[in-house]
Amino acid sequence: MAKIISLTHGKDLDGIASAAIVLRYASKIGKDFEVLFSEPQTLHDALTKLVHVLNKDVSEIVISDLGLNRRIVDLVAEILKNIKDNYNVKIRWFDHHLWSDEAKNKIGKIIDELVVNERFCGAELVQRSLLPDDAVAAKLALLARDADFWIFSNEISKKLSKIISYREVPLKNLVETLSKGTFWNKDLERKFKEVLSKEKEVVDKCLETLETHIIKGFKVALVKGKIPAGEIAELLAKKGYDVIVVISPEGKVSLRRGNSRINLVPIAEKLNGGGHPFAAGGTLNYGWFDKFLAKNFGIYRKKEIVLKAISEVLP
Ligand SMILES: [Mn+2]
Repeated sequence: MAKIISLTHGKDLDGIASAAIVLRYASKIGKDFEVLFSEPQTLHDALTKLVHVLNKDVSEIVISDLGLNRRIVDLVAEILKNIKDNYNVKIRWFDHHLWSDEAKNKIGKIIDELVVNERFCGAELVQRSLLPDDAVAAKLALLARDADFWIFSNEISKKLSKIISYREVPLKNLVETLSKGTFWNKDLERKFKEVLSKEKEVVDKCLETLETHIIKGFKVALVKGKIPAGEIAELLAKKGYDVIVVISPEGKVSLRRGNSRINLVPIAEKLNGGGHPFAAGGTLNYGWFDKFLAKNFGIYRKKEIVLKAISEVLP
């Protein structure tokens, strides 16, 4: 049976909901489905993995909620071109992050459909193209929007986001559950309760590492540890921090803001990353020894690179 592959962002509700909509679309037209997860920085690796599972049965690839990092534009273009040259497969890409015109042109020429629109979330773009008249898909897209734009007017989107950020359920199962129109159930509720108690522990531990820096009059929080940035950022934003930085033991930098006049994108770009004005991320390019020190001794090197990037960008 012909198959559709969904390659999506695996770290948040927008990416998961996008995949669920693609799965719903595949079922509707009687096709098999497979989902692969990626992050924007490692999209070239995910695409290389995808090439390995490609065969003549795959009729379509749908990429969703994944931006294109400047550093890998050429690499990604080359892999996609290779796929198009060697397989009879339709490739569509739906994203809402910031793309350069150059990247848009390059990729748009190679694949069948490229939709980049910052006014919507990824799942909304997928839904509008693939299942414009499907009520479940529309509801899923709304849930994703609620979470992705930090609106959180819906209890379910809040809870699903939390479960996803803590990797509490196998993501493939969640994609399946959501695609069937089940957005919440007893099992998810149980997982959610577990997450809440785990979260309190982790937040308390991370707060012990809190450093406060005043940069050009802005209050900057720097915390270190393995924690989804959203949770701790909400808390610190309420305490009056303008910028919240979370550094993971792998050297990943997550940026959130407590002040809506700040645009985090240029800061993230200085850290080889990107994102949205309100939520962005980058990397400190940790080597094995940096990671070793962070994991085992709580020593986070290179943190001054982040502080420098912030001071260069803030007005
Ligand atoms: Mn998104």
